[in-house]
Amino acid sequence: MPLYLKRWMRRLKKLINRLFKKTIAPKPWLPPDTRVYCIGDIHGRYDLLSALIEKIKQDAADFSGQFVMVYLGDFIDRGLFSRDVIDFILGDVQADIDYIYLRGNHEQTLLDFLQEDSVGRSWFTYGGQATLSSYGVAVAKIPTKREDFLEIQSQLRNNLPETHYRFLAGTRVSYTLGSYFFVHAGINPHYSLARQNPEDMLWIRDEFTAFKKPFEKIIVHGHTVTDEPELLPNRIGIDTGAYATGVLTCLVLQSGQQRLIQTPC
Ligand SMILES: [Mn+2]
Repeated sequence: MPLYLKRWMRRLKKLINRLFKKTIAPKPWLPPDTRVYCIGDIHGRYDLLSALIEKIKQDAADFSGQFVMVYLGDFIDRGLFSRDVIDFILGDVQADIDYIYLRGNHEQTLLDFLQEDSVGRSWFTYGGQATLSSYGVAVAKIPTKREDFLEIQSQLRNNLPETHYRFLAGTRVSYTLGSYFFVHAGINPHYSLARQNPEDMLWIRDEFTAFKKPFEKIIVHGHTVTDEPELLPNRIGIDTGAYATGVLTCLVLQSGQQRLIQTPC
């Protein structure tokens, strides 16, 4: 085939790809000499988190490169030890490790509730009571009156240590490394990664998980509970429902490899 024809064929192919927004599945990769430990939804299970970190430390002993610890969010609610989880994380810091703390919808709800008492109504339907009680805000029964929510809000404002508030407020919505994009819930499949909004990244479920085509990056997420971690070509879901199942999952990434570390209860 003459050269000019080959060139035209290439251009035509590019144009077609762009017109149909065809994304090529990214190959898994990380920067050289880097290992990521990525932990799923903890939901107040301090017991499982401390056991998992113990396992991670043993696992990490054979590697001397750069470590990155990514937490996928939903540290709090449902389980009884939200406060202990955050205390533990604040204390478990090594100077030579990069820590990335992502925000889950539960952290967002607590932060919203501190500003706006009406958020309390929905927060109580998905486990907020456990977090309140771990911070010494006892709630005998689910309140119905606004003044009760205001009282709870003011008690939480008083009881939440400044360090915990700064930790929660300092969580970020997403993180990118190599061919991976880390986020609590997922992404909206109809928008590029650059045009995602926080609401989707904290809350999205079926619309994201049902999408089978490749994304620009491999999306690593929690939020949607599955019996087994899902290691798919376009996304990796590691919320194994620790609160109820006792299984807390950590995804380990290094160059092109993916493996798991889990805690039994
Ligand atoms: Mn969630």
